[in-house]
Amino acid sequence: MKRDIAKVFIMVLTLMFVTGVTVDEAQGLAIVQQTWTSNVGQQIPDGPSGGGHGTPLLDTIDVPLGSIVAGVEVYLNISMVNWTSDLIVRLTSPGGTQLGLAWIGEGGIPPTNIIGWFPTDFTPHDDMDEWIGEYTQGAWVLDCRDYSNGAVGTLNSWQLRIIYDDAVPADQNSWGHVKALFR
Ligand SMILES: [Ca+2]
Repeated sequence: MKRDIAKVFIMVLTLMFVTGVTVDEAQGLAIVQQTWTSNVGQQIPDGPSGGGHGTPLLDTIDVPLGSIVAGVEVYLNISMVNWTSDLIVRLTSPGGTQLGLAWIGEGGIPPTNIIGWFPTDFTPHDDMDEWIGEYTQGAWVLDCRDYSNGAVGTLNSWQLRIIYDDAVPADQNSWGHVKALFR
């Protein structure tokens, strides 16, 4: 009986070893991407005349993908006749890292409308590489605020594109260890 248990134990160990080697050799790096869209169609409340910002317009894209971030790109479609420099737009990852995208007209944003991709069409306020190595799954929350009274913008839609390594086996318990490999 003891010998049988030992045999099974060795078989399981062998299977784990062989499986591990096969996965490593066969898959390697597989960088892929997915894009999610949120059609919002809501005004960004105007900033008060006394200074500060208006009520934040928050919108969430809930990402079901379980992996590790290798890159993030964000598309904003905000209509505004003029004074896009009233606006600050930030995005917070499921891990709680909040980075600035549109920032009072910085980064090549024109006075009329903010329509394009960060960081390719417009330079973001913060380095979007800060998200690299974080866990992908969960709520990505966009936060739009207007800091000046008068002109009002509308968030028509936004898109979140996550670039990730399909070969990284990720679950929420192990992502912290994998994150260390990216830094
Ligand atoms: Ca305004």
